[in-house]
Amino acid sequence: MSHYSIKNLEEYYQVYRKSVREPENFWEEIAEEHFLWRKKWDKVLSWDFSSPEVKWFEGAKLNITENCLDRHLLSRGHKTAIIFEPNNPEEEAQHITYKQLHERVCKMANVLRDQGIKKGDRVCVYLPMIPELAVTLLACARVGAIHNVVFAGFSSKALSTRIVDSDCKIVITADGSYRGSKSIDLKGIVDEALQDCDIEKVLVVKRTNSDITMVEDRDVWLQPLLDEASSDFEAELMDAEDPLFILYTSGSTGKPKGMVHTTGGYMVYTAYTFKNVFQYKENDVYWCTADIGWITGHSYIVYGPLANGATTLMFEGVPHYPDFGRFWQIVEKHKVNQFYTAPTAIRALAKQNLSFAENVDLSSIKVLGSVGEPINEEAWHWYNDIIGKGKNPIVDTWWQTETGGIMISPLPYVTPTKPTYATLPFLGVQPALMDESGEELKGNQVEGRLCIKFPWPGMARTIWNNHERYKETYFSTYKNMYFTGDGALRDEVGYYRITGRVDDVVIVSGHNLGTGPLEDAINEHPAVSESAIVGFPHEIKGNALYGYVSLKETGESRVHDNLRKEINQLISERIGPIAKLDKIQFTEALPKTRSGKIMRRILRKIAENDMSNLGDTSTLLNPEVVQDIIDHRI
Ligand code: 6R9
Repeated sequence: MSHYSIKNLEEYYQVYRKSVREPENFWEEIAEEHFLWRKKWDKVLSWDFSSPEVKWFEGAKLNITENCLDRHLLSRGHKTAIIFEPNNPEEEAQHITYKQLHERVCKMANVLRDQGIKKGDRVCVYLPMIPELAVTLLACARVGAIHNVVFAGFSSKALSTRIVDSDCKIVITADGSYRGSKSIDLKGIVDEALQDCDIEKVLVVKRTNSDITMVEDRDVWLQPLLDEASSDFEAELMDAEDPLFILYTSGSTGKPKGMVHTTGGYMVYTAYTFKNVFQYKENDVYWCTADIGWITGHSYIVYGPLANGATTLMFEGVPHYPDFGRFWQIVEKHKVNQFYTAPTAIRALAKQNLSFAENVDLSSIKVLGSVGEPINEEAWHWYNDIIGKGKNPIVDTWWQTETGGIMISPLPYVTPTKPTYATLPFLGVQPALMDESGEELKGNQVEGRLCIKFPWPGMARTIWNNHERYKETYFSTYKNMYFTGDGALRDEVGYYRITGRVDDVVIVSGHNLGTGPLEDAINEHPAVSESAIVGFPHEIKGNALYGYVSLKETGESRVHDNLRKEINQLISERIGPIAKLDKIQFTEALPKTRSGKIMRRILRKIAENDMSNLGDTSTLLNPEVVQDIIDHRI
């Protein structure tokens, strides 16, 4: 029996049990039946969470682009692979067929090879949400190069850190990008970033026609090269465990972690989860509103959908341009069947006049998805009632950059949904809840820290150039377990609800921000002595950032206002505008333990305005500052 598409709850439980009892057989059957391998594996899985080392489909040979493109050419050559909806609704949408996408990818692969890019080289991609972004990812994969996409909202400093850390050979960018009524000088940001790194070539896509500087011998317009390139390119033969890409994610401290995903397992996992979690049918139009700069875009705009021969929509713009009805207008225009977005977008849209969602035809929708952070009850109901008309299941999908694909989620029309619950583990996924002493909490109605007990094909294999940190961050907290950094509870029927991060990562509008790197940026300000950042609930963004800053010398409020601006300016430069602080409180000192650790727990409570629950402050070195901070709370 093929388990590629699960039809009902009974079948889910049946297949789930098999997937846990015989994981190797389970994944082998899926890999064998639904993908194109140039050579089959010698071994399905070898693993050891203590080293940690995980290998799936070892010895197999493939190229993921043959699975995403070539094999569809006969049956789906004229089917639309990508619908591109531009920022400006007046600009015509593009429909790129599988045949055209295949040609564009081959041309781009030839350009990359002509620029000296070969298997294993790192390519930095800093592009807006335009078709060239998807084409570039696939072209890298076709050549065997490792793509490193940096979200085009990140600052020049964030960009250069990532280029240097993964030692990229080349950067692919655009002259500019459109975001609503604004345009952004992407190329200028790249120029600034490259002052700190050694890059020989920059390929530039023309998008905004803005006036930019082209550095001689370094910067080249892409289009003329593509025009000259051949549309044949023999795909490079890759090992299943060869890296496909690096994608950086924030840690609670230190520099961002370059998560490394490999080829075979990632392909099988993203394709299989896509098929089941969205119940994609042959002629459906699927739309994920994420940016390809995040893992959600990698797995569920590009690889998962294309490996299934799906039609995937890419939107260049923002939800509020030209007005707050844009998402719904796009759903109506392209008759979107599966719509996948983030709670922060849902909350922002739910605040607008109902007419935006009501004066459009949303009847094409079959499945609604949510990802990125816990979805609160109010947002869930609005999404369910107003957008889903109470008849379309919401798949609240929990997963991470590190997991490569969806880990806990309802299957639509299979798993009964429950507001704010991600519900059941995906097939082959073995979650565990742990208590603080390291014991696994068995049975239902328990709450603890979420771990995964057994490998799954889509998991990241290491942190680029830092395997020790990979081990330390994910495999050292609990023995023989992958630790997610999230808290979760399991209800009376075994449904999971993710309660949020248990480490110093704050999710603001769906973006993970480690507080450590933010504090490092603030502390660079000459007037700052030290700082602590915590999250606090925010109606639309989910969380916002509250900074406690102590200064070398205390100043007047006028000075403080300027300082607030300068601090946010520093954060914008070092990390990006998304990381700006909503509130900055200047304080004489920060509450510390006797060992000198800042007591963030207390600061978090104060920021949340929950003074009743400060816990024991008597062990502090300086308990008196707590009252002072409360008195001057913003
Ligand atoms: C895919 C993605 C991962 C963190 C994760 C968790 C939070 C994601 C969630 C969710 C509750 C959901 N998260 N999905 N929390 N319910 N459905 O978002 O990856 O950017 O690496 O973030 O996001 O805290 O640990 P990434």
